[in-house]
Formats: sequence, C-alpha cells, structure tokens
Amino acid sequence: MTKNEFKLLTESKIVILDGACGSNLQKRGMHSGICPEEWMVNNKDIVIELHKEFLEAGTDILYAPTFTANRIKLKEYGKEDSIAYYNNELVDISKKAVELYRQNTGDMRKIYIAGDITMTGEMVAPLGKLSFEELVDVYKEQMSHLISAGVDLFVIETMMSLQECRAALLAAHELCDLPVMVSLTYQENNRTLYGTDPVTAVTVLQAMGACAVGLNCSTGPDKMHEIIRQMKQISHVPLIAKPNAGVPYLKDGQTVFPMEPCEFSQEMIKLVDEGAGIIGGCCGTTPMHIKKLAESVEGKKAPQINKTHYRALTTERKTIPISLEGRFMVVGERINPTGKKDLQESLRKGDFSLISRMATEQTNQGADFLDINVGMSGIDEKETMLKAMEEVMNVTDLPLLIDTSNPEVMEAALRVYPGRALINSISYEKEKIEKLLPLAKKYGAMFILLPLSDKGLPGNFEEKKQIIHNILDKAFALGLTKEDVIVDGLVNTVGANPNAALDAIETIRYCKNQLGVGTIIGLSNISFGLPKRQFINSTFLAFAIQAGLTMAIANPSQDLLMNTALASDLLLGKEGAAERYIN
Ligand code: HCS
Repeated sequence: MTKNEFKLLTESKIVILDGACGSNLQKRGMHSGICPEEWMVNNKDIVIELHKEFLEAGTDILYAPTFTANRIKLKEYGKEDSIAYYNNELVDISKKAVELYRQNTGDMRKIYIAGDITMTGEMVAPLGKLSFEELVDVYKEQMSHLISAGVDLFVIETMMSLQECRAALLAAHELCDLPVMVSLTYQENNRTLYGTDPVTAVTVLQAMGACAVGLNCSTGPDKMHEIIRQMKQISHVPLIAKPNAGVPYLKDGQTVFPMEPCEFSQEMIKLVDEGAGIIGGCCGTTPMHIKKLAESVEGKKAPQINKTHYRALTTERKTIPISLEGRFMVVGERINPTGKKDLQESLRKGDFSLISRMATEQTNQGADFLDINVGMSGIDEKETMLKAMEEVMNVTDLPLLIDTSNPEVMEAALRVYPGRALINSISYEKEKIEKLLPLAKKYGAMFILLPLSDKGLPGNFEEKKQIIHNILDKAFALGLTKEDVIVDGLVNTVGANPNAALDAIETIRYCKNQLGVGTIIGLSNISFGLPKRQFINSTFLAFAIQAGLTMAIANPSQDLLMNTALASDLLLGKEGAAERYIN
C-alpha cells in the first residue's frame, strides 16, 4: 500500500479496524504464561477463525497478530532466535484468513494487513538502559521480517512513550515507504504513562510523517472524547480511535469488559463526530462489537482533515504553540560558548554544570525556548551537544533550538530529541540545503531560514526576498510547509548601515503578511559598536514586534528587553497580554 493509497482510503470512508486479538484468543483457549506467538502458530485455525469473523464484521485493516513478536519480548520465552519464523507465520495467518474470507463470501473489497508493533517492555535511555539506537534496531529487525512477509502497512500501537513511538517510526521510515499509523495509550488523566499529552504526541508524530495518529486500549470510548477533541484541533492526519470495551473490572477472578456492542458503537459514533476517522476496538471487543460499529457508521462521511499544519515546538511532554498573531516569544541565547571563557573552559573539562545553570536561569527569567550551541575548538561537538541536551532537558521543560552548522551534529541531536525541535539554522548554501532540509523533514523539526547564500549576505531587501523564496521552494518540494519555517530577519548593525533596522522590519512585515511565515531576529546585532546598547535593542524590539515579529533570540536576564516585549504585546492588544504584563 502506498501512502497515497492510504490517504485516499481514509478520505473515501470511515476505515474499520479489527477488534481485540489477545482477549478474544484468551477466551478461545490461549492461557497466560505461554509465549503468545508460539500458541498462535500452534493454534492457527483459531486465530484464522477470529480474523475471518472480523473481516465478516467489516474490517478494512486487519492487524497481523505480531504485536509482541519483537526480539526483547520473545526473549522472555527464549524464542528470540525464531523472530523471523514467528513474524512470517503470523502474517501468513492473517493472509490465509483474508483468502478464506474471500473464498467463502466472494467479497473482493480491498483489505489491508498491518504489521503490528508495540513497546518492548524495556525502557529507553535516559530512563532505562536501552539506547535509542538499540531500540531503533529492535524495531527494524521485526519490521524487516514483516516487510518480507508482505504486510501492507504498519501500526505502532499501545504506546506509552513518545520517544519509543519516534524510534519505531524512524525504523519504519528507514526501511521502507509503507504507511505507518501510530496509536498511544492514555490514562484517565489524559496523559500516557510517561506523561505525554495528546497534542504533543500528534504534533511530533505527524511532523515526522506518521500517516495517522490516535489512541487505542486505554479506556472505553466514553472516556476518549476530550483526547480526540484535542487531537482534532491540531492534526493534519486522520485520527485513530480503538478503545477497550469499557474500563475492565475483576469478577470472580476474571477480567470483565463491561461495554456491550450496542453501547460501544453508540459511543464510537460520538468519537467519529468529534473527528476519529479510523476506528475499531481493543481489549474486550469481539467481532460483534466491530459488526455493530461498521453498521453504525455505514454511509457516514470520513471526517474532514485540517489543511493547515500546526505551528508548535515541543518537549516529550509539553507543547508550546507558536502563533503569528499571538504573544511575542523569547529564545534564550545564553548557552553558546562564543565569547564566554568560563563556558568554554567548563565544556573543555566536560563539566556541564554551567550549562544546567544557564538553562535553569533562562527558564526562570521567562524564556519560551532555549538555544543550544556548543560550537568551539578543542571538544567533540557531537558528544558535547548530546550531553548538553541531556543536562538541559533534566532541568527545564522548554523546547530546544539545536544550533550547529555541522549537519552530523544536527542529525545526532534531532535523532534523540524526544519532541519537536527548531533547527538553527538553514541558509541558501549548498551543503545546508542538501543536508539540513531533509533532516527537518525526516525528524519533523521546524527550521530557521537564514537568508544568506554561498555568495554571502544579501545586498538589499530584494536580494534577501529572493533567497527566502529560493529556500522556501526547496523546503516545499520536500513536503515541508510554511508552518515549519521561521525566517531570520537578518539584522545588521545600525552603526554600519543606517537602514539596518528598517530593512529587518520590512523583512518581518513581508514574511508575516505576504508569506504567512514566522520570523525571528538576533536582537543584539542591531546595536553592535554603539553605546547604551540596551536602549537601541529595546526600541528596535518594540518596532519589530509592532511589525509582526514572532520571536527573538535574546538574553532573558535583561529586564528592559523582557518588559519591552510584554509592554509591546499589551499596547498591540494581544490576547492575554494585560494579564501577562501585570504578572
Ligand atoms: N492488538 C492487540 C492490542 C492489545 S493492547 C490486541 O491484543 O488486540
């Protein structure tokens, strides 16, 4: 199945998934304590029969029962060396069920088989011992067997960790071009066990190229409304809802799922009305639940998909939206060794305490994002960048800008960053365009567009505009959108060029009003070489905010700047600005 076929399918109808695998097989004889893959291979007829029942009920995408057939899970039963065998056999079971269903019914509608992937049970670093790359490899191993076995797409489901979703999604994308759906499990507080909220999960995963995102297992459909509503607001991909048949309870030592097929399907219709377009059932749901579900949405149109993309940066657990009309934002600039002897010295010694302190201080001073730059001589930049990120993420929950001109360092950083980062920066220089733009796409990052080229700085506004358009054209060709871009206004020093401020302001206006992209400036350049710099900086900042500037990279310890920003938002009547100014 191609990604385009997947898109057409989800646009053409409400897509019906299957119901529970595990809980139904348990009712049909699979007991706990045994390796489920082994049981299924030894009881193929039972699994085929269950799959046929789902197909009869109306399933369009059948999940192959490969849920826990990864090396780490199989190892619990000493079966890790049979990973190829199990994945092949289990996909064959699903294929056989489709074949028999077609033979019995003559129904030749399209049915797709998804290779089913889930968590390994081992926590990934820094929480656990498994490194991110080891986890990617575990997923790649299982996925490559599933590809050879002939699955049409992948589903990564019952995920509690966003970072593990990222690892699995990257693994799939590095192996093949098949569509990938990602589905997380939420607790009753609307967060995953690892603390990720629905908006953050969707923001990160759709930017990385997941074809559909959503939730499964968790609770019953009646408890999923808020999550689907939140996801719908910001998603530009279809949403999956595959709940349990209610919240289970124990009765006489048996797990009971309370929701009957009728009630289940009635609740599911509400989720469809709220935006879920790919629906099925998880634990406790039977073929009858799926039959009722398929009947109840028959003829219903697929929910509309948002055309605009969501502009936001995230950590693993928090999203900071960026709005062109919204409040002005500050990127803390201090984690940068240029001109800072003390930071240079400590980094050379491998001491990250100063970086941690800078991160904490800037967070407390009101920065919205933090820039991390460790470019200097005498260190291994990649190693230092990764360590610095880890230390910073330990002390702050602000999203990060990865600030390096080295594409290898950029990739290493984006790979492990567990959310949606901002690349600082991509100019119209051959290497940057060829290496960094594809990284923005692959890792779902936003990027700062720096309007300079191999020929150097643009001579005037027209040249600057041309470079901006050249970079945007390349970005759009890769599938990035205007919501992924923040243009650097490229501020010169007014001491050398009297038009420096006006030129930057013209760029900001043009980007916001004509192109609909965000803008950033490195504020302090404007006053370079002049006395009483803070007055020039703050006055320029007020002008720039009035022209529509989205954010500035600055030192948040400077009260004058931070207060000018707050006052500017207040005077421009921005939403919530009065409260922010007073507080
Ligand atoms: N597809 C799996 C998910 C369990 S949470 C199953 O057993 O239905």
